[in-house]
This record gives sequence, structure tokens and C-alpha cells, in this order.
Amino acid sequence: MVVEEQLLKIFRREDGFISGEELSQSLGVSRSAVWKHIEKLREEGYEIIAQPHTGYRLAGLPDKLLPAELGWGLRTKLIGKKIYSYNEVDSTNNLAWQFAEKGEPEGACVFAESQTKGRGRLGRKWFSPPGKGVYLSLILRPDVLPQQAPFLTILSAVSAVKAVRKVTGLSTWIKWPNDIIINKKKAGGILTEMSAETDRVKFLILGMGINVNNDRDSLPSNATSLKIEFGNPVSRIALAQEILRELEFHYLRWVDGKWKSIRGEWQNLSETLGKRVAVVCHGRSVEGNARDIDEDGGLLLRRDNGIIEKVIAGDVINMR
Ligand code: BT5
Repeated sequence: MVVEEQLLKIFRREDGFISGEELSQSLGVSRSAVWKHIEKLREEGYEIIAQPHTGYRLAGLPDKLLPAELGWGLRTKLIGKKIYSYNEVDSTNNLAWQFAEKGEPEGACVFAESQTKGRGRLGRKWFSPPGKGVYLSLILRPDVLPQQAPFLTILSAVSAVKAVRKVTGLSTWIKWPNDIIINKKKAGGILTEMSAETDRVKFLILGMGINVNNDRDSLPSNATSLKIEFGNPVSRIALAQEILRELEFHYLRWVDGKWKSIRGEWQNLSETLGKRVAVVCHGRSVEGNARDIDEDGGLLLRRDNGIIEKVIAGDVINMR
């Protein structure tokens, strides 16, 4: 463990002033080294008070998605066991993809404060201003068939909605397949990408973006943020941790073959189910009543001629 992480652990355990002498003994470094590590933590945004003859005290945490903050009290077995955080990246999905190709194990997660080329589906842009949202990408290596991969988007949407509800109490919904909706506006989105052979998934990258503390002027029209809806800023750390916990719970159930129980939750959280919709995909539009989802995460539409048609991707337009 790096010395800064050890220092944070001690500060959190003691919850008061600790002398430089005690710190230097616990860490096994000189007192001037202690001071240097404290300076490093301050540079990261930790507020540390130094009082002559008394010592140091942790007085404030940075509003940043740092591994030490995200990992503190997380208590997951798999998801987020390894966390990478960056100030700025092109896209967390790109970086996670590169890590996965180099053999990074399942459960590793990449966070960024901002993205210069945040992506949605079909190369669309994902607006990712610094310090406002949660932008994360997770490396997963499930033993499923490539055509089942879209179900990861379903379970991730369930996880995100449950996490937002837990942390804010806001009435939050899923628009099939990947939108997180509050008050009919988009507060988040999911982008699942896959590296696969014909009959084998090599890895999946689960990308998720949630607008947390954006004000109206820092969002596209028809988008919203948790702060706008909640009325107060929301802790990005608390939200990100809850997302990781929910993802672990649902992902482990999925790989255990229990997709039906996740479908049950999706049905309760979906704003698409039971509606008359048109799903537009590559210029083709299919209209019908949204009846259910299946094992592959596909949407089952009942056409006017009574036939059930399965759509596997697309944008949903609510017809009434
Ligand atoms: C999505 O695509 O909703 C998937 C978004 C995934 C973003 C995450 S952030 C971490 C990871 N790294 C990445 O590079 N991406 C993932 P889609 O359903 O295609 O929606 C894209 C559309 O949403 C855009 O065309 C805009 O209309 C709208 N949009 C863009 N930025 C938005 C934002 N911040 N909030 C709400 N809507 C937005």
C-alpha cells in the first residue's frame, strides 16, 4: 500500500490530532517524510490541519473520485477491487479496453473527472464536463455467448437506477435499453462494448455516465442531473460506491444464470414496458406495444398484427 493510503487509514481510525512522531513510527518513515506525504495528500485536495506541538488532523476530503475514497468502506468482492482514477481521459471506455487487452482482470474499473471524447452509442457524443458527473468503465469477462452481452446493459441500468434511488430517493426509471430517466429527462446512459469471437466473449466494457452535480447550463437540452432534480448537490463518491455495489449484486446473479430475477426488477423500474413505442434502428422503425425483455436483453414488441417481434438495439420513441 502506498504511504498516502496508509496515512489516510490512520487519520480515519484516529479521528483527531495525531503527532508527527506517532505518524512517523506507525509508517516507519522519518518525520520530514511524513510531512512530504501530507503535502502530497493536500495537493490531491485533502484538507489536513497542522497544529504546532499537537500534530495533524484530517479536516476535509476532496470532491474527487479517487481510488482511496471510492474504495473506503466499499466492501465488494469483485467489482471495483482495482480502481484507476484520472483527471482527464479521452474516454474511460477506450482506456478500459486497452487495459482489458493487456490482461487486466475482471472487476477493474476506470473513473475520470472529465472526458474529452466521451461516447454514446453509434459514435454519438457524451457530454462529460469536469467534476460534475460520474464517468466509469468496468472490465468484465463473463462466460456468456456474444448475443447475450446486451443483457449487461439491462442489469447495469437496473443497478444505476437502484443506486440513484437509494442515494437521492428520486423517482428514477429505465428507458430501454440504456437511458436513465428522471422526470422524462435523461440523467445518465450506458454503453456496453464487446470484444468477442464468434461463440465466445473475450471481454465486455461496461461504460456508464451519470449527470450528478451539473447545473442546467452545463447540460444538453432534454437532459437533467441529480442536483437539478434533488435540489442540492449529491455526493459523487456515495453514488459511485452504491453503483459498484449494485453492479456486483446483479452481475453475480447474471453469471449465475438468474437473469429472470433481474428481468423482474427491470419490469418494475422500466418506463418503456406496457407502452406503445417505435424503436428506430439503422433507419428502420418497428412499432408496437412493449411487452417484455428476453434473456438477450432484446425488447419484445407486440405488433398490430399480433406477432411478437424482438428488437435487439435502437432508440425508443414513446408514441403516446
Ligand atoms: C448513451 O448513448 O447514453 C451512452 C452514454 C455512455 C457514457 C459513458 S461515460 C463513461 C463511458 N465512457 C464513454 O466514452 N462513454 C461511457 P446514447 O443512448 O447513444 O445517447 C447519446 C445521446 O445522449 C447524445 O446523442 C445526446 O443527445 C445525449 N447526451 C449527450 N451527453 C449527455 C449527457 N451528459 N446527459 C444527457 N444526455 C446526453
